[in-house]
Amino acid sequence: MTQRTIEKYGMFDPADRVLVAVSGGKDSLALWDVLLRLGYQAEGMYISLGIDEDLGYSDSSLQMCRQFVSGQHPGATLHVVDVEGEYGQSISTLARTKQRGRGKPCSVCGLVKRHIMNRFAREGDFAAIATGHNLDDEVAVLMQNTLHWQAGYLARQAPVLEEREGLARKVKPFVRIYEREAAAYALVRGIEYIYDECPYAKGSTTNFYKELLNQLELRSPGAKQQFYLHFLQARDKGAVSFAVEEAAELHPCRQCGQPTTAGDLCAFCRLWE
Ligand code: Q46
Ligand code: ZN
Repeated sequence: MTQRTIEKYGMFDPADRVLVAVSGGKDSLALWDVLLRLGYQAEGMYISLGIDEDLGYSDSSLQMCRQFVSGQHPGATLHVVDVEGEYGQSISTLARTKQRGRGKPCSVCGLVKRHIMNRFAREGDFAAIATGHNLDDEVAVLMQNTLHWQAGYLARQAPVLEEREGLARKVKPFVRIYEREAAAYALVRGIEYIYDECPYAKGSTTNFYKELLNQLELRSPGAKQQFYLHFLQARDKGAVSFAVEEAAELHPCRQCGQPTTAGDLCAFCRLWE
């Protein structure tokens, strides 16, 4: 199924180098495993965020990635970027400072992850960044975007996001794989992964939609696949279209050179300033 998805959406070829974003969870490690077994040049990239240092969440997820390499694919390359080591503060500390101790660190975390992944993929000349988003993830996001009629997000939600002006290509080879299938695959392959989600994912809106969709799937098996695939087909055929504002122009950030739509400094550099 993964091979078919890669071919159907023209994600990458065996000659391409692909950077797999790994978190130590089942989806990303299963994806990395599948890509390596299919013969793709897939290198892993782990970003050590420093989340909940006291509980050691980030440390244990890195350990899972290292264990995966030594146990399953000793020749595979795992790149590790330590946010605190590289920039001086962990995500938890940075978010606490920026948000004065209020709210979850997710927006800061997302921004930092996107920036680091993109820079690493561009500088390393990777053909694409592959993420372990599965069908359940995609359907939950689709439902959320549909309920709020987020035209911009609906227009862009796709298995492949093409490269543009300094932004690396992004692909999701697991979009047809159910979450439980990824978990079953990891189990069968003896891949150890971190069971707990990031402590900040608990109670998230996405998880709420996932629960709703699980109930729907119980009553109507196949409903998730249909919702997602029919949406992609309808949009590709032009049966539904979304009036989207022209994408804002990108220009290089004065400090880091990464593309930004903001002023002369990108959001990442402003965050650290
Ligand atoms: S954004 Fe938020 Fe995730 Fe970062 S802080 Fe955790 S839940 S890891 S996908
Ligand atoms: Zn910048």
